[in-house]
Amino acid sequence: AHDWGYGHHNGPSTWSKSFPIADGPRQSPINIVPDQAQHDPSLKPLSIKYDPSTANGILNNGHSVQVSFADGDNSLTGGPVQGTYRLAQFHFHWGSTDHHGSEHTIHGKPFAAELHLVHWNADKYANMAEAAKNPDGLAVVGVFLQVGSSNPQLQPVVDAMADIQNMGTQHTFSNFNPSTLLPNSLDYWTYDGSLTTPPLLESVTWIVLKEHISVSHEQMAKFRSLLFTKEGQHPCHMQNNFRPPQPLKDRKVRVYP
Ligand code: BO1
Ligand code: ZN
Repeated sequence: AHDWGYGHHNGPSTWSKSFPIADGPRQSPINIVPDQAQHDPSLKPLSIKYDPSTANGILNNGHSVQVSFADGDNSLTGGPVQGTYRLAQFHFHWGSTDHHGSEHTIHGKPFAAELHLVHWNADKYANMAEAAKNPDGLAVVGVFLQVGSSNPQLQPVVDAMADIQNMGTQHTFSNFNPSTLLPNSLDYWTYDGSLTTPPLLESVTWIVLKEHISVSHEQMAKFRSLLFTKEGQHPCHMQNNFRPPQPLKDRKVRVYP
């Protein structure tokens, strides 16, 4: 089959052929223009509480590196959302050099990578797949990674990459608290958007943190050592696995505080 990816023949500019919602009204990512974001007094501080014992594996899914979580006490509340959203997984998008790789951009400026913590609305829906079909189904927290000093909190993820080089490989990954990856401040921009990969469903309340975290050049090199390809295939390094910014259309970006 002709599966989607990030190459010339299956990359973001081709996704609309199989996923027409790619040209829909609330696609992600976007370029965020801070001066144009609206302060909204109804926005609340973001509250996040994760249980490290629910981390249950790390996977090379052929598009990214993903750490998954069992159902448990992993909650996102407050911010722009109503009710409780539960963490399902986190993953990253990155570039081939330190100068690009994030999906969202700020004032047109990309970062080296972007962390996505993916949550689903456990008050209203039975599981992630059901939630992803609904406009209030998902809440994804985006965190920018900027190349500078080494990030010790990220090192368990980076070290696990040695065990999941090929597409479709996974490894145990336990007792990890993803809140250690968050910056000091949880101040954010928020807007209504979509999954940034097929099926590009328009079900995501995006919460993009203003403060970035650091990553060293050496840590980024290990992300780029992962492979898009399966064992035995001609190796193709996993890099530039980001979708570029999409039209804002009839949307507003709000800012907290
Ligand atoms: S992202 O955070 O917007 N980059 C993003 C993109 C795709 C998914 C999650 C977050 N993917 C998928 C999951 C599936 C799930 C599906 C819903 O969303 O990998 O397992 O069922 O259709
Ligand atoms: Zn993502």
